[in-house]
Amino acid sequence: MCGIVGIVGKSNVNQALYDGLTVLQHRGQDAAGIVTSHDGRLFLRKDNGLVRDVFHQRHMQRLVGHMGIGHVRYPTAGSSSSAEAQPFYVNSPYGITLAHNGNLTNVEQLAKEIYESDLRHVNTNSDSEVLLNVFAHELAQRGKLQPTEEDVFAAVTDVHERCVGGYAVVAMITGYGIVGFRDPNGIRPIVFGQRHTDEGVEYMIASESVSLDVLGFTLIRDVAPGEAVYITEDGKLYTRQCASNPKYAPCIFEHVYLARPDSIMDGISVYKARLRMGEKLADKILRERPEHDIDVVIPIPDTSRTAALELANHLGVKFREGFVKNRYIGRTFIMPGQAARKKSVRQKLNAIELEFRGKNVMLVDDSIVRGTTCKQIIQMAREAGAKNVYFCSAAPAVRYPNVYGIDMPSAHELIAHGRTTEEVCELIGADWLIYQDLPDLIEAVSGSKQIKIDNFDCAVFDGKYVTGDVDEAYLNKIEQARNDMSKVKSQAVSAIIDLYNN
Ligand code: PIN
Repeated sequence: MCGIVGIVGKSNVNQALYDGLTVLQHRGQDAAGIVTSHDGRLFLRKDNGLVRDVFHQRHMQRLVGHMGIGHVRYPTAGSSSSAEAQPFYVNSPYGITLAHNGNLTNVEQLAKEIYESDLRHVNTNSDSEVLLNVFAHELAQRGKLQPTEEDVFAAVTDVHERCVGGYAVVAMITGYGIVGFRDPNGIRPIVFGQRHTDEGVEYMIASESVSLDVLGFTLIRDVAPGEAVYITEDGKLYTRQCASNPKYAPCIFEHVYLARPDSIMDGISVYKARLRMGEKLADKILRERPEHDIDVVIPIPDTSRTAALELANHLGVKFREGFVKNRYIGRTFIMPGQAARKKSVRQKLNAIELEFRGKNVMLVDDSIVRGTTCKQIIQMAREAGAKNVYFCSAAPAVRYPNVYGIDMPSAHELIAHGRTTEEVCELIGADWLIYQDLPDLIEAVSGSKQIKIDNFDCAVFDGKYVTGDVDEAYLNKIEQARNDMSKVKSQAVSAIIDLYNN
């Protein structure tokens, strides 16, 4: 998962891009980058780290220009070097930079085509660089010295024909404008909005509406699946449907956990969707155990708070903050003679004992993925004196990997993969485990509003991949790639430890 922004403004956009990215920081903390364009020149700064650590005064001063794009990265399988920080750049045609959120499922095939037929060089393992080269190649095919909006839309149409997967993209064509587009299933989110200034209208494209809010932009709407939005450097806005058969199938996991609650995504308030998740869970609890003995509902901060609050309201049970989260987690230093160790949950969360002692507590989390954290949290609740520890997940059991750009473990690392609720309950050490049912989650997210969504991408819950190209062989291949990558990483860590020890 990553965050993207693009702004065509009337004055320097560096600060606005920085602020826009900071609001999207929850979508990726691994790397950040901004590129701006001024007088036909590009200015780029990108590196590993948080937005506040990547950009210093001296970098910001260099990022001049009235238009630019930015990116925050969450590592998807294989990417962690700063060379893979985005935006990416190609010099031909025009000088194009691109930032992408998502994952292409046919990247191997595309990389081969780019090398063998398009005669282009790709310098990293990032599918975003592949996507950029496909777009650049298709735009170059128009053979124009100056691209028009028609040329840009034609290139996006060709990108849709060649690329498969989930992608929300912003690309800047130096000296011409910024284009934002979304895959034909609308899997990953992207919105656009405008702001009026004395000099005229400014436009912004971003992963989430919250990014527009904080900068005083008004949300116009979501970019539709398959659609492209093109804003010229002088501030003209063009939109076009570029896919032949678009479907509305946004990723439902955005509402479960990824997005900020104050975002509106595909016309749905993420906050309201989470409230309704809590309501549905309460109904399920009452169906399963009408005579339940829950004394208190306790959220596991932060995401689950909204659902937990409404769950407690509907059950008529007390809602209490039983865990306090440390907002400032330090780095893990590998000291000589000390094994590399993971930060334990205890360094991040601490229990307020008086909320647990002698009580039947219902802990609420947004989802159970590996099951490792929730197991430790349940243990903490017991040590704080809870009589019974019940656990509920605002999402259904996560049983299948995500292939559209969420950094999700491979199938075998998912605690619910091939397991029943009872088996998971035992493994995490809970006295009772309740998962949200998938139809309830879909209803919670859809709400009462008549939205034009065909079906949500729920692949992590039901194994149905909306692009239709994901089979057992593909999943095995990504699992293998992940294993290889983690071997490389652990070998690197051992090498560092050896270095210290010798
Ligand atoms: C954490 C959100 N959420 C917590 C992410 C833990 C799964 N985990 C998914 C639960 S926060 S585990 O609110 O954004 O801080 O199942 O892998 O143990």
